Amino acid sequence: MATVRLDQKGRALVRAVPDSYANALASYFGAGPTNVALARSQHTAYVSALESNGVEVTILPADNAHPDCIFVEDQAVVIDGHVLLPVPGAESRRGEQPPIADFLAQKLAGHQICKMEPPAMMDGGDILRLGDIIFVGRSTRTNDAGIGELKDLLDHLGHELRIVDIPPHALHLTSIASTPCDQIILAPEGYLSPESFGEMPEGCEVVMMPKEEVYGCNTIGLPGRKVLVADGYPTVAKTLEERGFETILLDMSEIRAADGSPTCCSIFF
Ligand code: CIR
Repeated sequence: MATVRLDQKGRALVRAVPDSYANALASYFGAGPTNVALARSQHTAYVSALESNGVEVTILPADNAHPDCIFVEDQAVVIDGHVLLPVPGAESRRGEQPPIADFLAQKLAGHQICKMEPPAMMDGGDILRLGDIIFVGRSTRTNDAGIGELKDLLDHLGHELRIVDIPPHALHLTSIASTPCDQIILAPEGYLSPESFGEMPEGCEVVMMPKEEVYGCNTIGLPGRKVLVADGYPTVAKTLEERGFETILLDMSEIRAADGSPTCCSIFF
């Protein structure tokens, strides 16, 4: 979701679940995956939900040397004719990037590739787009040097960048917020406030959810007012349905166990 508008969401890159998935990093939502077979079936259902709602999905093979490799969102940011390849904030995850970069370079020939260099670091999971405003989370994975490189790119593209400070009890911006459509940001009490995002453009709003439903705040909005939502977050689902969205519920328990959310498993391009 993070960096393309709704109308640009025709294709997604995902990556299969590796045998090593039980060793994925987990410090926030989860205590670590315990059932790789279940993770695979949930991931397959996730891909099917995208496909049956009109998204063309490419599945890259799993990389057993990188237990977190399914969380492709962190590895590349596709934005208006550019592919930003960040330096992922977790050192153990930096080797996941080359096949993703190769795939995007091939599929998006003509896009400009911008490669970040250390000490700058950033996870794609810290980027959220609402229309032409880009929000970046300042987090344990995304530092000021990384934000500075993103700002240089966005200045060039004429997009506004707003920084959102991520509280210590959250991993990323997209772990706790999403844009189910180009006018709404969903965010949880106890983590963020409407003010975290600055003044909203006309017609846009920050919709706050109870803090117990923080995980449910990560949704994938698709054309036709359809939204993929993790199962088990009734206020999130009801709020979206009351606003005229059709919610498609996904069992994400083994993805959540490794701190991953729906958007984390895709790069839309
Ligand atoms: C990690 O800690 O990096 C993974 N276990 C979870 C990454 C989730 N990605 C995301 O929020 N974009």
